[in-house]
Amino acid sequence: MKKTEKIYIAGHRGMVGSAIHRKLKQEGFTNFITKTSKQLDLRNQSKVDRFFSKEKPDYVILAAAKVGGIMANNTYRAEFLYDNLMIQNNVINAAHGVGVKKLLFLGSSCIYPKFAPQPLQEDSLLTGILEPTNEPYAIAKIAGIKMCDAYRAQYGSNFISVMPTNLYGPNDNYDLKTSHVLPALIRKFHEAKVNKEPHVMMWGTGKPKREFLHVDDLADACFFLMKSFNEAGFVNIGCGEDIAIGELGKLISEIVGYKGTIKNDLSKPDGTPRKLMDISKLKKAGWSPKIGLREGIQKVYNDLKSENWY
Ligand code: GFB
Repeated sequence: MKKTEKIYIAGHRGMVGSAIHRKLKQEGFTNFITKTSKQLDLRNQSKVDRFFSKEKPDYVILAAAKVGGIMANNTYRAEFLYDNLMIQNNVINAAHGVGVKKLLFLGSSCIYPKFAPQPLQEDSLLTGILEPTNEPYAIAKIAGIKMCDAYRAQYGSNFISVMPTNLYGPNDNYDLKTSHVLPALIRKFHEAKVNKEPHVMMWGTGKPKREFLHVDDLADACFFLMKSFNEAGFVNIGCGEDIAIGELGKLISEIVGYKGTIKNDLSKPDGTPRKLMDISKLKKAGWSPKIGLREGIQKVYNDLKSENWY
């Protein structure tokens, strides 16, 4: 990738897109195209086609998606399927139409079967039933991988896919109804501390295990793969360690300095019991994560306190 070549980052204001944008700027890239969803509705095929014909980007980072935590996925099932399919179909097909040199598609660890062997290896894809709470999102993301592979097989397009684990970092969503667990807990414990509340309510049993990666590590891995990975299939991106949600609650409570207790809201779903990524493919290629969980959460919390909060 030459520093002056044109890069379109779809979803540049989201947590993932903004992290990749920061990373590429740090690396000296200067020629970006970005559009907010108001300026360009990626679900609209003719608008996307017109945009690509006009701009003709050299590279595309496809980080635009409808995303959210377990309740958002489970509630807005139609939009999670429709919006994500439309966005990725339009962008991938238009990228092919104008001969984009390389496209990176971002998926999610929820593409794996609910009871796939842990840690999750890339070849477990499509070997069993999906977790019901995020099946629509997972189906869309699986279709995205297959779109990239189909365009590669038929037209030789260099479209690659990466599957990140659960992410956190700057520009996360702190809305308690739609967010993922980590930002939700930072907010809940912080507010409980400030308001001197006796307990914090966490969803589910606290038993499921999740793996968390700082989005700056993800951006670093994506840049690494943009330079070095040119194959069908996809690459897992994670940190290789997971933690029970109950333990995550204790860790965040400690970082925030909350002194009360934790209660469990058992009316909320647990979701998949575990989704730890096997990152040996990525490690073998030469990339490893750098930001530890405690350090990463501490950094996010410090930044939130010194900025505009959520
Ligand atoms: O992060 P999360 O919303 O999504 O929830 P998933 C992870 C676990 O944390 C679940 C529990 O067991 C939740 O019940 N949890 C505890 C909480 N307290 C809270 C809370 O206050 N808020 C939230 N949100 N959870 C999503 C998928 O699954 O992960 C997506 O739905 C995507 O498709 C994404 O793959 C990365 O990890 O269960």
